Amino acid sequence: MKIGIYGAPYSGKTTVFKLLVGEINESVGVAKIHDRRVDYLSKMYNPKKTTYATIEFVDLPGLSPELSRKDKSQILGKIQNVDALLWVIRAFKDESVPRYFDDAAKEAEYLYEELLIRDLDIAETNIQKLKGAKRKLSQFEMHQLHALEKCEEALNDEKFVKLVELSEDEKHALSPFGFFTMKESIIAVNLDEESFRTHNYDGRDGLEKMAKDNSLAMMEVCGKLEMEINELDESEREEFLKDLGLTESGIERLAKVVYSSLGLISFFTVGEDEVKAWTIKKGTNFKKAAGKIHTDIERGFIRAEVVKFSDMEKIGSMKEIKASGLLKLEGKDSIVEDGDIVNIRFNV
Ligand SMILES: Nc1nc2c(ncn2[C@@H]2O[C@H](COP(=O)(O)OP(=O)(O)OP(=O)(O)O)[C@@H](O)[C@H]2O)c(=O)[nH]1
Ligand SMILES: [Mg+2]
Repeated sequence: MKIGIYGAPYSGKTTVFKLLVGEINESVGVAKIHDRRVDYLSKMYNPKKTTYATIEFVDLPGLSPELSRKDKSQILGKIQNVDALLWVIRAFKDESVPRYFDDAAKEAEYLYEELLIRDLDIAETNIQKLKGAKRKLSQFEMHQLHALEKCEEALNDEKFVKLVELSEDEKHALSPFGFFTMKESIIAVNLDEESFRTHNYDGRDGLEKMAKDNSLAMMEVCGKLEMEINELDESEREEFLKDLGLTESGIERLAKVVYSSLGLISFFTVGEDEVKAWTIKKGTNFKKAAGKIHTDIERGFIRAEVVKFSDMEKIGSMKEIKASGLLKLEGKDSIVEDGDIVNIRFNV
């Protein structure tokens, strides 16, 4: 999974990026998604290797009105293939850091417009291309054209493509165009310590309305301070986070928002070699999930042995789980649930 960090200049994008992926000097980085369930299982199995889920982040330069269209599309081109956008919105007060927009709502409105303009451009260009083709369009292309026209209409109404009702076929037909407004967007409001505590900042009402109208997820971060806290020893970290009213680090909070807005869940595989968290879409069946582990396992799928993490935590050993009848057998079409500990029986 890959997420692009999007925003105006000096909004704190790089600060948030560092908070999420740790201190590095690259614009692409991988964040480990801390999960206490993995910790628990790892303690239980004492494996050679423990593997957490990860999210890759891409940090971008800021987008601003004075940039040329070409510069803007070059910046946005760097995140063409991301699964979601994380908008970092400036809401911290600091005279020493220049500010591009009057308040958080105006800044978000600008970022919103830029995505609309870019997607509208793509829709129009491709509609013209298809309409101008000097040959008969294939069925798929006809499908594309129809879906593109739906998107064009929505974008002209200043509506994100993700709000357009599309069939699975239409979504598939649109996927080559990589519309940004079809991806999930998560708004991270970057606050200073005081406003983080009070949840009050200029433009809040407008920003919340925009998020609601477009069903965008929202979270608050205290970028600079959280980053500083991150650099402390583990023992001190918890205390400082608690003082800010937090029980989880930035990446843990973000991971929750990302998983819920992208409809993702985790399942686990356990053993002496490795305890591992896997990320899948909600609604995935066991056979498909097995394919995440290995295509051979999907092909030779026989059944899945499944234990709920909550049961494992209550009971504490696989032996007792089996004795209590809490290990369930699931067929290929059953749906994996969040927190399932899964062992796939297969033959190759
Ligand atoms: N006071 C305060 N300053 C912050 C906060 N977050 C970032 N800054 C400061 O704002 C300046 C810009 O932060 P960056 O994280 O580099 O911002 P950016 O969005 O990556 O900026 P560009 O890449 O230039 O668009 C730096 O001096 C940061 O230290 C914050 O939460 N509070
Ligand atoms: Mg930056």
